[in-house]
Amino acid sequence: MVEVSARLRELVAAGRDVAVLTGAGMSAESGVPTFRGQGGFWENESFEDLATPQGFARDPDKVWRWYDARRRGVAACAPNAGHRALAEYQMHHPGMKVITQNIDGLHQAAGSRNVVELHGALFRVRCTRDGMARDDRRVPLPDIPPRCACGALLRPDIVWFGEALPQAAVEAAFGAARRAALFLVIGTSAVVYPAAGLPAIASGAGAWVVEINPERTAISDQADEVLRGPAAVVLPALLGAVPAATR
Ligand code: BV8
Repeated sequence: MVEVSARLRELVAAGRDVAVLTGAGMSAESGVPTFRGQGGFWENESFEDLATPQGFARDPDKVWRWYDARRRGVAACAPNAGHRALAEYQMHHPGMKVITQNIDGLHQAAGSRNVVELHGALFRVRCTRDGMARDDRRVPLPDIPPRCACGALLRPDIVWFGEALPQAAVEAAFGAARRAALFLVIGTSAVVYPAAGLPAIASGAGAWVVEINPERTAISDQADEVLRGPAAVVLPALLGAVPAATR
């Protein structure tokens, strides 16, 4: 059973101004690899080669082979009980905001609405000539690197290191953090900015900040409360605590 403070229980039951920030750990129990830690992507790959515009310019074929493999991997994954708990809670509290660094689309697949994708989407591509983005769920990709009908290279519609985040997503995320009464930080090592700055913004605006993660992270000491456990176990226990009356 997850031990939570009376304050956290009250805030969950009230359901007003709740926002969550999720990272790769949110999808770990769906079988999607994380970036850092045991078996993480950055253990064997260099992010400079694979997740920067320079790496893409140097070798688009190598970058697309990595993303095509991730697309194939994610296409075989399903949302876990943590994704579902967030989606069900949002059904009862429509103002709840889901902000994610993840690009796997599993929050949306679980039914979460208006998800703020800070780092883009794995199944969306963008023409490198005119910047037009479109959904592309082809698994596997027929050609690597894939090209637009205009002949230009397509790139993943994803935010790489050194690239600005989508302005609308940043505004939505920072606005939600400033308004939050309860801010859950789930499954992120909190080392990548500007996303990792959100918990401090929420805390500065008076939110009760709760970390849900089996490990300590860069923001553990900033959190008001830490629930040391996996998202797929902690979230159903925490959010399922919503009194039957609001179901
Ligand atoms: C920007 C691509 C400015 C998408 C990603 C020098 C040069 C350039 C920039 C910088 C620089 N120094 C610093 C920066 C800023 C840089 C940055 O923060 N670097 C860090 C590494 C120091 N940030 C940027 O470059 C950003 N852009 O600043 O632009 C700018 C402004 C205007 C104009 C131009 C430029 C862009 C950041 C986005 C980069 N893209 N990925 C993709 O391929 O996925 S980042 C990558 O890391 C992913 O997006 C991922 O989401 C993100 C964070 O990782 P996490 O999600 O936290 O995952 P991680 O594996 O680290 O941790 C998993 C956690 O889960 C762990 O804590 C684990 O314990 C936990 N866990 C495990 N199992 C479970 C669990 N938790 C719960 N339940 C479980 N079962």
